[in-house]
Amino acid sequence: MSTPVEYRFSFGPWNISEGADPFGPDVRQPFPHEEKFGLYRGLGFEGIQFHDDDVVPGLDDLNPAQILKQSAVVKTILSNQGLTPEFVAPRLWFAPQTVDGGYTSNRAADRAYAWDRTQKCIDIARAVGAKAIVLWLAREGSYIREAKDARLAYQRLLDTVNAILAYDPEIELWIEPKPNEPTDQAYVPTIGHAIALAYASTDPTRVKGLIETAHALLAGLDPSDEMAFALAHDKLASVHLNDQNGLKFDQDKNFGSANLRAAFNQVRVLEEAGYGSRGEFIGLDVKTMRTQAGSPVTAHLTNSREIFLWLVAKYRSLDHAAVAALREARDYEALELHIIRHLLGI
Ligand code: GLO
Ligand code: MG
Repeated sequence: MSTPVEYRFSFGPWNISEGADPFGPDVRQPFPHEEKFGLYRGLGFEGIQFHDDDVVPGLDDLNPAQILKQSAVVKTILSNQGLTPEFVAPRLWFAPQTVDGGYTSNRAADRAYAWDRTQKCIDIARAVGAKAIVLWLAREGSYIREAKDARLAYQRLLDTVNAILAYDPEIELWIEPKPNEPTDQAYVPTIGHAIALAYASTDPTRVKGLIETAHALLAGLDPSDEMAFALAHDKLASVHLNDQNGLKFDQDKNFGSANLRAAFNQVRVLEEAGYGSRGEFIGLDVKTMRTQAGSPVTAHLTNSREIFLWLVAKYRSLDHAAVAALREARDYEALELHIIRHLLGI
């Protein structure tokens, strides 16, 4: 047996949120961004995930020198706090130029904006010392199928992947698939789509995936199988663990809170593959409940981390020989009961 992985955890500042939902006013005051950096270590997290404008607010209006200056300020804060920047993601879903997507927009000017913003994001990633950018392709899709030439859109996405690889000889590109929201249908809905893009690219070794539990569930797929697929291709660069109660809006519930057994299976698949042994983070993408009082609200992050670690302990204390024997005997009824008993601690 290899040495058990000691997990490292990460999250993005957007997970400490302002208490907004579309059906009422904000229920919490915004928590100052810079003060979030000081919370991480105390909560048990050492990795920080960024949007480009989390590092450099208002970057659309700044020149390259200003962008590098602000990135250097953040880099110093990170090193003072003992934090590792895991990735930087271009926020391509807020600006007016991205209402119809960035890379796949029908307008050339919007596509140019998206590419300009992506280059800035890569520059920021380099400047803060992150080895990867993440593409969550929020609006790369369509609201109605006739709106876009989907085949052309797929070519444009591949061209973008290749342009990123050419722009920077070292940066990694991790694609975070999601099937819908904010679009009706997204062009990269599953990890299979992301990995196909990786293999079709000019440097497959630098194109990987980030799998979010809720996104897989929204695609009607099992998150642990999605993770296993990426792991089988050695392309699972990061995860966004959370949970989702059925097919509805992207809920970002606490890990394991809706389906404990599915959460256990994600942990099992990660453990079996030795995920984390090369420094990969356990990323959490969770939101607190609207009803939660206090400021800042962080219990959803520490609770999700704790649930993950409890499930790791559950996996490690499983009778692996018994599981192997039941698999061999193909007695899946007995195997299921064995797993449920173990999870219930009976
Ligand atoms: C939304 C996504 C989003 C991304 C983040 C990093 O559904 O999960 O939170 O993870 O923007 O790219
Ligand atoms: Mg996510």
